[in-house]
Amino acid sequence: TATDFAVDLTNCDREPIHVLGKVQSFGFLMALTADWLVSRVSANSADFIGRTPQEMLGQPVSAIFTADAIHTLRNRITLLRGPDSVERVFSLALMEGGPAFDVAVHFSGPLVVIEAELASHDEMEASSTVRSMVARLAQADGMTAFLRDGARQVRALTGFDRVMVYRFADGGDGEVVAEALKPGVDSFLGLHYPASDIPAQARALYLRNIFRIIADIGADPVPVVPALDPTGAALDMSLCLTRAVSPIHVEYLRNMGVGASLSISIIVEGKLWGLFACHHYSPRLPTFAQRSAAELFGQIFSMMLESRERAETASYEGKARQVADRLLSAVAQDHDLLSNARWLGDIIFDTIPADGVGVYIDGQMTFSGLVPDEAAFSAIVTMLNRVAASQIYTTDSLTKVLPEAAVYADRASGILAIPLSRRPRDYVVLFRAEQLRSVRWAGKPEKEIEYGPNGPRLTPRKSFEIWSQLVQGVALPFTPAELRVAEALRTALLEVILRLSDSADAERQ
Ligand code: BLA
Repeated sequence: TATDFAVDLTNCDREPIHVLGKVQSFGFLMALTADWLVSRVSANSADFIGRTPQEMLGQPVSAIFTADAIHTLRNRITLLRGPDSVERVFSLALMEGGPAFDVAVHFSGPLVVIEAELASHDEMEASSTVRSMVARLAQADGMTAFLRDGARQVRALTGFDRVMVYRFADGGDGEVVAEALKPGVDSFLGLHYPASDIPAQARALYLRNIFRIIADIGADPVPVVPALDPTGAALDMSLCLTRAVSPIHVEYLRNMGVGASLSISIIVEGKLWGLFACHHYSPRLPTFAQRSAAELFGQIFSMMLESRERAETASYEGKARQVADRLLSAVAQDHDLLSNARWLGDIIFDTIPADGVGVYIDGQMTFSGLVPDEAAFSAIVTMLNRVAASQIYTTDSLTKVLPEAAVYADRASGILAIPLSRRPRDYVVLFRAEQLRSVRWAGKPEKEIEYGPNGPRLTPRKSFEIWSQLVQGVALPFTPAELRVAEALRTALLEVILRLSDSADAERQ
């Protein structure tokens, strides 16, 4: 069960973070049965409403909250749409003569979950705040500026010391691609981390619940009682706003000297594209209204990013068609250009970035940029000859198919081979160097502090080292879009080559 799972560095991806059974102390939680009897309460309820869980468990909620409050909550519940929705009420008095609360309600299975914290009476208009944030963002020129402005806006809204845009690669590892910092905080920009730092179950949860905060790294989490219901089930807290997070992640943050953490999912095309990941160097809890605005901003940011990415893809594909046309007409005029690696590289690298290019025609080799030597290139061509003819071939880790390639991984870890003909097999081959070569090592991302039980492993610096080991001999993969462009180039080149051999035949006759 959830309660006896001992988490360590080897099993993080199996830690059931949605049923850890604890809330953070800034709020309290109550779960009600379908007929509104109290089924679970967090142990800190007396701090908020003056009643302990023991006084309330099994009681009808009408014996605790006012009729008005219950009416409001019931109305909100009827507004819940879909399995993952949460409704909010600001400044609601729950008890006769008691203080006002900011409240969230949602369903967890058959249970109604109510979470409440003392109302901040924040008069902020979430919609107009977000509207002006979005208006600024719309003006950003180019993707880099867009991401950076997004980080700046989140920092302005939440007041966190460090706001990063963290982007996931296909395998779940990630990179800090934009950042907004309080002056004096060191930069993590360009740093990479292994997938295990945000394990798979966390990434899956963050698709469903797009906002989370850890308001005070040092605060003790508060148990929800009872941990298990009479059937032995734990409360699924996936959608809770007050959910206490994984202790191993808390250790990570503590090792980094962080006092509070906040993150907002960035979802593009239904996938977790990345996160706004925010740190504060002391405890920090933005108001409920600010957190709601940040969440809404995250959703709009995601949609804007999605449409920017679509536009980028469209303009990329247009550019790629132009390159294929240019190649075709230039080679048709001057056949020798085909074996001019430098000329080919100049044309191709714009649309398919690579570190070097080699051309193999009739046993003749030419090179440009960062490339392996002739003997190595011959071995690559021999390997390519075993692959089906007239197909693009790519790998992001040549050593996996050609062990001796480890020697020149710093020049050619990834290849994209475009076959030019059937027999003899000629090729244009693009090379990408080991990814690490192109990564910048920024700053010193941990403070001089005492580490938790799992030691320095749970720090960005160690994570970066682990990521570095994982990507040894691995290049940035060629993307599906780049492969499509390569296919267009292959067709264009094939056309010229066929024409060439036709005219050679004609001359011979
Ligand atoms: C969660 N890990 C997270 C989150 C981030 C990171 C942003 C989201 C939760 C939050 O908002 O704080 C990772 N944070 C980073 C990284 C940087 C950063 C990479 O600032 C870089 C600058 N974490 C580990 C290891 C394990 C692990 C080794 O580093 C497991 C062995 C687990 N991380 C882990 C878990 C969660 C998590 C379980 C989910 C926390 C939760 O939501 O309960």
